[in-house]
Order: sequence, then C-alpha cells, then structure tokens
Amino acid sequence: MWDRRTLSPRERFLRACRREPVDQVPVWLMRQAGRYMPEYQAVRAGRSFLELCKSPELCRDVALQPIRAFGLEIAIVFSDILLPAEAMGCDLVFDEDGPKIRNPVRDRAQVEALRDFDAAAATPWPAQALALTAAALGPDRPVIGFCGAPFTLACYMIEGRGSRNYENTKRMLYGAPETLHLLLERLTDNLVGYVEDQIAAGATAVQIFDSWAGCLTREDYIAFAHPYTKKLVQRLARHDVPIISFVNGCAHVLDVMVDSGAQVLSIDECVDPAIARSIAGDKVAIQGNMDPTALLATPAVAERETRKNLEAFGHGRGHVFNLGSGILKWTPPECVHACVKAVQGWS
Ligand code: 1CP
Repeated sequence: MWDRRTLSPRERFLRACRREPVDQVPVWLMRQAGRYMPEYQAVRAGRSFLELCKSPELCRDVALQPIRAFGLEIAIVFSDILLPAEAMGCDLVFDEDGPKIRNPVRDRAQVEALRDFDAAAATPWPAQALALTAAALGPDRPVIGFCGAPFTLACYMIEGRGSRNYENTKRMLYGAPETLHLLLERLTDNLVGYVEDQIAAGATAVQIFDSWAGCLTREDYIAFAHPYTKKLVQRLARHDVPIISFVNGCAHVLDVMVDSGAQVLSIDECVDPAIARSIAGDKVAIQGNMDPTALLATPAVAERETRKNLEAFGHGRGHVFNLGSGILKWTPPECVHACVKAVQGWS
C-alpha cells in the first residue's frame, strides 16, 4: 500500500484527521511538554509558570523539548487553557497544585463585569509562541493550537481552583442556569478570536480541551457543554483547520460529541476503542485513549501497552495515537520514549 514513511509528518497527521489512509499512525501526547521532563524543570527554575507562558521564545524552546528528546514529530504550542480567563479579568495564579483564581465568578453581576478581550492586545503570547514553534519546526511538521472548552473554563472561573464535586458550578447550573448560560456565551464569543490568532500564526489543527465536562449528566452535557463547543467549532469552520474535541470522562456522551462538527474526537482511557470506533463510524477520526498511568512502570511495559492500544484501534485509518488524558508528572521519560518508538515502529 505505502512504502514505509512516504508522507511528511504534516500530511500524515492531516490525512489521519480526515480519515484518509496513512503510512503510519501519527502520534503526539497530551501535556507532552511539562514537569516530567528535566529539561522543562531547568527552564522553569527561577520563574513562575505564568511568566513562562508569557515568554514566547521560552514557550517555543519548551514545546520543542519532547520533539528532540523522543523523536516526536507533532508539537503543541506551550501555553495554558486559563490565559483567556485572565484576559477576561480573572486574577490568576499558579501554585504547586495548579491554577487558582482569586476572584471567582459566582453571580450574574460578576459574569457581567468580565471583559471582552482582543487576543492580540490582551493575551498575544500563545499566537506568538505558536508562530515561533512553527518556524522552528519548518513547514513539514505540524503544530497544534489549543483552547479550553467554554464549559471547562467556566468551571475554573466559578470554582476558582481544581475541584472534586464542582459544587459552585453545579449550584449555578441548577439554581441560576441563565447566569451559567451567559458566562458560557461570553466565553465562546471570546475564544473565537483567541483561536483564530493561533490559526493565523500557523496552527495545523486546534484542540478544544473539555477536561471537566465529564462531571455533567448526559442531559446537562447536552444543555451546557455541547452547544457551546459546537458553536465554537462552527465559528472556526471557515478556516479549514481540523478541530479536535477532547472531553475527559466522555463515555456517556460520545454519540453527542460526534455531532459537534469537530473532525476528530479525543477520548479518555475509560472508553473502549472499538465502541468509540463504531459510534464514530465514518463521521470522525478518533484520538487518544492510551492510559497515561501505563507509562509509569518500565519502558517494556510502556511498549507492551502501546501495542495493545494500537491493536485495540484495529486498522490505522482515522486514528491519531495519544493518551486518554495528560502525561503525569511522575512519568519516567524513558517510558515516553518507548511509547513513541512503539507507535512509530507499528505496521
Ligand atoms: O508548575 C508548572 O510548571 C505548571 C504545570 C503546567 C503545565 C506544564 C500547567 C499548570 N499547565 C501546563 C501546560 C499545558 N496545559 C499545556 C501545554 C503543554 C503540552 O501539552 O505539551 C496544555 C495543552 C495545557 C492544558 C490544560 N491546562 C488543561 C487541559 C489538559 C488536561 O490535562 O485536561 C487543563 C485542565 C489545564 C489547567 C492546568 N494548568 C496547570 C495545571 C497543573 C492544570 C490542571 C490542574 C487541575 O487539574 O485543576
């Protein structure tokens, strides 16, 4: 069918997103740049995470670290999903256990007081970092842009931090749904320009991270998460750049996600790939699903589990290899290396 590796990494990735035949399953890993890499720790030492996110040259350097270390060929811009929240007026800090917003948004007046922002003026760093990363990689290697989905960003803005039960968000959802809808609407409007700037800077594809929508019942997913992701996808469609929709905890809403307009569904590790494939049919490609904890043991285990995951997907068409959620910070880099090599050696 194909001689080994006749496609450029960019063409291979775009073809997989379009469910066209490829010479090898393309691979990237969510959170492939970050704290598990000593090279990242070295750049991060002596500066805050936000300072790093606002230094485009350093973002480029960090985004390239896993490309160099593991022979990965797809980069993701180095940034964070919460930069747009800051641009809308949230007082954002990052500490040891993640992001904190010191002025959480809990009522309608606070939603109304948020700012609409122009990304190029208020938060230009992700697009600048993306352009620098794309220039360093050259035209044959893809770079992915990203944003948080409206629902996940709303959760952070309402909770002010990571959460187990999302009490404040759920209180608003049940007690003042129109306030939550207003916040989601405003986030969606603001994210369009934020993502468009990354596309203009050279993004090959865009991933929308709905890391927290798995906390919703199916009915609430359909009411509060899906319509806003779908609207965002629709408003980006004219750019002809594949959109990847990731929902963590998506098993109960896969059939709904298929209808978002995104070309690729990114699924978590709890979904059976064969079930996801049958729901996706010929409508969308599938990404993800490898359990990130399968990279915590040894390189041999990482290699074995990677092969099992590839087998579970069956034929390679319409498959982008990835994890079901982000790489954990305790992951030995040699396990990541073994995983990437196993995908690249698969036929
Ligand atoms: O201390 C540090 O150095 C910061 C650690 C860190 C890093 C490396 C954070 C804080 N964010 C990031 C980078 C990041 N975040 C990237 C680019 C890196 C890459 O993928 O190679 C991306 C795509 C994100 C996206 C992101 N941020 C998500 C969605 C992905 C997911 O895992 O579901 C989420 C939920 C965030 C919020 C966030 N930012 C940082 C942390 C530790 C978290 C999660 C905290 C929580 O669970 O509440």
